[in-house]
Amino acid sequence: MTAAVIRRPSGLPVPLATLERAAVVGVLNVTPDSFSDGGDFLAADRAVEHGIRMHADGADLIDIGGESTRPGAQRVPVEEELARVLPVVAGLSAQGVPVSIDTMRADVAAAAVAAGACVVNDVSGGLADPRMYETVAELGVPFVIMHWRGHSDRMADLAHYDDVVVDVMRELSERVDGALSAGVAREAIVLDPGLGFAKEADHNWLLLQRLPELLEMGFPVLVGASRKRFLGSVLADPTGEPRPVDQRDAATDAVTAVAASLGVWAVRVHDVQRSRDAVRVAAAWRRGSQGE
Ligand code: PMM
Repeated sequence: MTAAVIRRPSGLPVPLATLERAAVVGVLNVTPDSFSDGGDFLAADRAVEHGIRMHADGADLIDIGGESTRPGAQRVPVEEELARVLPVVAGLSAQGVPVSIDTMRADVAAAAVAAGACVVNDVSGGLADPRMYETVAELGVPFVIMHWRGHSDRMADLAHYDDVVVDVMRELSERVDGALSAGVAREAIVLDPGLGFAKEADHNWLLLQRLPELLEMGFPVLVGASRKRFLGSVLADPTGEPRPVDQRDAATDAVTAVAASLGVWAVRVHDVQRSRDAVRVAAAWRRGSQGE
């Protein structure tokens, strides 16, 4: 049996448009409070430097976010979000580094695309801003629709499902319908199960176990598991203490390898080099041969 083809969205720049393996998306949070890299890259020049380094290390796309989505996080004003992300989007784009904008706001998405971003990644899947779908339709760029149920200050209360996989797929389909009715091209859409967003640990594991069902929806899929809490808890020590955030990269690599071998379009990760190795191994495994 040969593995199914890797679906990717239309409208990607070269070389992303022709990759024969899963894309590696490097996380770049220009925030004081993201759970893993919060506060590290708040200054635009440091953020641009880090983005260039991740690109050199093998990131195919750099995902820039200016608003933390860690559980419990409060929203930031739109002016603040714009001030954080735009210099970094522009700085990296000017260096020829492909960039996606991680935002729930249509105005930020539009400004970031004007500054050079080539993908819009909306963790709310269009729910947080009623103008997101029409904006993305006009921008004509690939659009990541992540499964989401509510803002971070209340998402822990929303982690109730009958069958998490069925429920997530149904809610993603509703988002897709909304996007299509607003004029977003079907080929531009990427789906993301939203690991850790209104999900208990076992919800995440079920979504990963049944990733093939999500892939069968017929859209490219992006998986963002990097260093998340459920990886810390699966690797808890004998006293039940979760593995700290900075020691979850091997677990992230394992998710990358399995997801890439199943045929996802992209993995969104903090440690680019390790995941790049993992996707190369997965690609050789899928091909049954060495050459890229
Ligand atoms: N996770 C985070 C932020 N943005 N975007 C997508 N598409 N999928 C994710 O899983 C996702 C995301 C939260 O993690 P971070 O603090 O490492 O950015």
